[in-house]
Amino acid sequence: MTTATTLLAPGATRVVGILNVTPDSFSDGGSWTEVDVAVEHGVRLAAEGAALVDVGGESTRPGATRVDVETELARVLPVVSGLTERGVAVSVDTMRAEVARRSVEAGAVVVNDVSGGLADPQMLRTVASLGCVYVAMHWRGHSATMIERAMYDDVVAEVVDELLARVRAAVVAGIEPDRLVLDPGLGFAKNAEQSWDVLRGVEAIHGIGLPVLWGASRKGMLDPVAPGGPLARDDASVAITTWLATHGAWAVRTHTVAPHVAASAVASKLGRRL
Ligand code: PMM
Repeated sequence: MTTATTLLAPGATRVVGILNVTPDSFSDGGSWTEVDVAVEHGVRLAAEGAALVDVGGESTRPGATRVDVETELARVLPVVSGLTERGVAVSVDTMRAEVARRSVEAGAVVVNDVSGGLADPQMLRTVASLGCVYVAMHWRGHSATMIERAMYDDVVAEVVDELLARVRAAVVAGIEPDRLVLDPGLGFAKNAEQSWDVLRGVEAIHGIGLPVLWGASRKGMLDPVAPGGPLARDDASVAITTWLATHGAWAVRTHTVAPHVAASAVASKLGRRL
């Protein structure tokens, strides 16, 4: 059984498989909206070596409009339960305390909150009471406004400062530091160049001292190195995993799993720089 202790124990960079049960996510939207098909896909990701399957019911792509809580629950809960019944470790990708709580009750072991507790004032306290692992991502506002919030003097230093503020808020709310994971939020309130700057700043982000999850898979920042749309970005996504694993990332969140597991294993063999 996957517990916080096994999940966060030192080891090779984990792969978190993406399972968006949304009609409109930027690269896999609409592919997994049927519960059975979604569960089968999640089981396949786990069989390929995903340490977690991350189930999301609300698209966070730039410009996306929000769904209501009932819609999000209806999309996510049957898939969380179905995967849990099949022995797959699940994280739930949500900004809502209610969805986090119901998903953990249905078996999820991680709450992955792209807003780092900023979108829902109940989130941090709810997670503290649930006792699960919490991923706090760097975030400056909902999808509708995040492009205009991409203003930085020093993107790496500001992301580090803003993540540290989320750590303080999480700890004040009662989340134990050894259940916290951070994520610098590539593509969230960051243009492509700023996202590359954050990747180059990997040592500063990892220097915070908490496990770090990174999500570069198929994102628009890869277009300059892999033009042709989201599905043409998988090889570049794997290259980034090798870079991040070499630098001691805790995990990468990816659409394909097997090649990222291989990249992580290669980095492990070569030895880490941190
Ligand atoms: N990116 C997306 C959604 N959820 N969660 C974390 N922790 N980090 C990310 O970078 C992240 C996320 C958007 O990408 P998707 O539409 O491919 O899921």
